[in-house]
Amino acid sequence: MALRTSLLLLCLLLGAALPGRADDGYRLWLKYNLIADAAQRKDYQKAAQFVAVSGQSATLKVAAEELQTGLQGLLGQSVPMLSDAKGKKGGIILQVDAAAADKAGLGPDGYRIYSDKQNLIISGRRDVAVLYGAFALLRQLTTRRTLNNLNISSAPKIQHRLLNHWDNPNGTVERGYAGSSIWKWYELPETIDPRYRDYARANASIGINGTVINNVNASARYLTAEYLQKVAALAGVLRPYGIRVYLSVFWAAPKVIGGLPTSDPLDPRVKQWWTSKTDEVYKAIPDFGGFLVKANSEGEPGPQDYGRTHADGANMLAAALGNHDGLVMWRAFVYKADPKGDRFKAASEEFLPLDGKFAPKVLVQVKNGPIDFQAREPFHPLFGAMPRTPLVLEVQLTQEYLGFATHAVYLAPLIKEVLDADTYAKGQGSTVARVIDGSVDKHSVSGMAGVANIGSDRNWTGHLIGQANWYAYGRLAWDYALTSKAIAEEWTRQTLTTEPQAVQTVAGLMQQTRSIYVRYTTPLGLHHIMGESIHYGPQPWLERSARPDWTSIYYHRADSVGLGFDRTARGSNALALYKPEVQKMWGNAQTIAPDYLLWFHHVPWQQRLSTGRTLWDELCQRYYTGADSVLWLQRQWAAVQPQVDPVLHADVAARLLTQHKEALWWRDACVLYFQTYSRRPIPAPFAPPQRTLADVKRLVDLYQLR
Ligand code: BDP
Repeated sequence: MALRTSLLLLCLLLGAALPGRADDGYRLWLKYNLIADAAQRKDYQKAAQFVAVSGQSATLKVAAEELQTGLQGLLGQSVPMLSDAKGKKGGIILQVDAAAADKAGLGPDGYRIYSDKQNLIISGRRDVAVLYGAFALLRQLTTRRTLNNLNISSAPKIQHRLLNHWDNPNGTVERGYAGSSIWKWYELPETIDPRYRDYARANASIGINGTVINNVNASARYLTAEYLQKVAALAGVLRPYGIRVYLSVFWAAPKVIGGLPTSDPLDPRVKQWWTSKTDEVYKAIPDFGGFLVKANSEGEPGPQDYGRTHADGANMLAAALGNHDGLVMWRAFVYKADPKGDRFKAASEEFLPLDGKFAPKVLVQVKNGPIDFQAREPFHPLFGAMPRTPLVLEVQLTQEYLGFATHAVYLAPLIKEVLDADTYAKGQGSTVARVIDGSVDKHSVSGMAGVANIGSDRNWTGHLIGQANWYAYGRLAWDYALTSKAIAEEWTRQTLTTEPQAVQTVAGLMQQTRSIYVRYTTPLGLHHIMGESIHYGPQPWLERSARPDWTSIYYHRADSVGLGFDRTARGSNALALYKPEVQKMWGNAQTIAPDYLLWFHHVPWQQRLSTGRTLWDELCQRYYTGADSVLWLQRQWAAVQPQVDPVLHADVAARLLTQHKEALWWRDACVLYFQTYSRRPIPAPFAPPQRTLADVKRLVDLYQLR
């Protein structure tokens, strides 16, 4: 018996050490499993016989260690670490070389990887750039690209590549679907969860260099001396990986923790409080990144409580930063409860008059679209409309409106669609990407923010494809010219399989997921018709809420005539916020791309669209084919089963089953509900839903029960 037990144990231990073991997803895209192809391994081995690093910095140390661990895992051989490569050949040398980097125009973060005929050199202006280069070299191996005659130079297009965590001090995550927060506030600063370091590695591997660790609906707690010690401990773990910590601030902090009677930004006591608080923060965290602020939005306090503007508030914080090397990211996500207004215009109404009024350290952070992270939105009209203010693009990686961690939605196509959108601010080619990188309006500071989808789930993101969204976000913030497909392939190779056909299949299905999701939830430019508050499942019938712009009918405007929100001059005229070229593109219901139609037009049910079908028929067509396409996703995923780790494969397969079930909810709920207005039959070849509207309502309303 005892022998059997120990044999079993031995098997288990051996099993855990073998490359083919069950994968729990924890290692993300940094797997470093032994390369199975011996010839390929041999080829790589010739170029990776040692890692040499001169210099002492903590960042160079982690760069060299990552390379050593990665290479040993991939190549199955020991890779010694040397402090000097003199006279040696066939290794990898890490070196900081400011002069060369400057000559090559690499900037502070760009790296170069090249062969000097003896060795592979990874160099950059500073140690962090070398770290990025080390990860890039590992990526060559994990994606099975050659190491011969390498000459790669790469520098980020965006300077501040941030994650925004919506994590609360009690460990919950607002709109988080992958467990609870990874930050263990009650255990910090004494206990450092090893996960913090793995989080830092993952981020550094894709170039993310800053993290706002707490929710924009902020607690004042983080600014207390006690919590700053905890934040400082975390910053200490992230620092070697080039990641700076930022905090979301609660506007009323001077009152709540400072004992002041006011938080008026123009009150000298308030200014003084923020100045000394900021000094205290920098004393604890010398490389602190700065503040993110959600003010006078969704009930949060702000400068308007005192008759001041967003600029007054932001500039006061910028002044408090003084000479510290930090920024203020002031969010433009604001909308007043105005039943007659159009929420689409709200941020523009408040922020356009402030262009040119912000202090140099202030950036205004703008969501990708004017409403709220819907599955497809037109680009936010503030992009290209505030030439005197650097704008940060905020995208949401956590799938608040995109089926949580249950539905597979690869977000690179969504993010790219926004980045590539042309604002025409300074003529053709003034894309959102070029607005935010500063090139359109000659700003010297630039940023991008991704609302994190990371939680305590063993695999970090709940859905495996969520990992790809984290990955793609970092890659695009570094280089928005990368294609979604290339990123999907790169991620798949590192995460799932390097078998070429399987890579094509996985990347191919990933590429379709977002447009499939749009089709079965909000086709043709429908938006904001999801379940109230929870934002899950369909609820197009929602007529009453605490605010009119939290209902669904506010957005879809279905009536006996037709469907859609008229935002032309006959309607809210939100379209006028865009440049004439954009107005021309979207202003005509006959010529607008169908994907955006109902964002801007109220279209008669029987109107024929450019697709050749009437609005009603096209709507049904999209709901039905969208839901059916989830079966296609299932088949594609099933096809790669032999190449993918069984545990990971089964997990995604199960989620795809739920996704199909819920795609049918969406389809049935929406076609049956809109049919009460269109009064048209479901067009052939589609069969009418077998359940009634009341049936689906009951199902979906379950999610609203407390
Ligand atoms: C909305 C979320 C809410 C956030 C808000 C924001 O529902 O939880 O606090 O955005 O971005 O999408 O501030």
